[in-house]
Amino acid sequence: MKLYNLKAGMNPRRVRIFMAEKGLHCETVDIDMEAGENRRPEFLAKNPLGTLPVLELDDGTIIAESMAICRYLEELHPEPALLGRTALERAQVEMWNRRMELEILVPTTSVFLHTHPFWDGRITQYGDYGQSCRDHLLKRFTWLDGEIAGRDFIAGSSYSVADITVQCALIVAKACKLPVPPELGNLTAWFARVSSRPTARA
Ligand SMILES: N[C@@H](CCC(=O)N[C@@H](CS)C(=O)NCC(=O)O)C(=O)O
Repeated sequence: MKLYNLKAGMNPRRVRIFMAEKGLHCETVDIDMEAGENRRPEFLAKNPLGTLPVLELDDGTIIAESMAICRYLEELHPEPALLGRTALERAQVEMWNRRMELEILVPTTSVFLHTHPFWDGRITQYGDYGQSCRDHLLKRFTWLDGEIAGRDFIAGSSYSVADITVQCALIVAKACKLPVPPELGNLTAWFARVSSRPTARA
């Protein structure tokens, strides 16, 4: 098994943390996006979208979506459970992870693409759109701060992939000068809690 990785990428980090939580290791191939390696024919043959992470199995099978990779690994290595144990827990983790992707991770990606200097000259940046995504994301931070009041983790009392999704998004938001406002006490405390896990720097 081989993981094609982007060291600073939000989605590859989700998979790296997921694997670290399970104590899994595999060969990792770092792709240099700045050098355009993910747009070269060799990589596009694996994933024509040119995105990372990509997991390549020993028989050459490709899994090229973060959550699909996580689900595959959870099936093979159920402990510790990061996608829920019971039917209800699985539904709750699914609900929260989906919400965290749509409400936090996707707007964070838009803020990154349309406001961060890294993309200047690489893509057409729409500044007004980037600003509206920042405003939207701040509202979502406030919403999430209220939702997690009184609980330790995003989907309930156990750390799950929903936490991983948000912690990876917040690292990128911070790099875009959009940290969690300190007055959002629940989200600030949660971020400190998950960032102190030994796997947070995976
Ligand atoms: N839905 C995909 C998104 C993957 C994605 O957009 N990855 C980014 C890094 S975080 C990427 O590879 N960007 C390179 C590019 O778009 O050229 C997943 O989670 O696997």
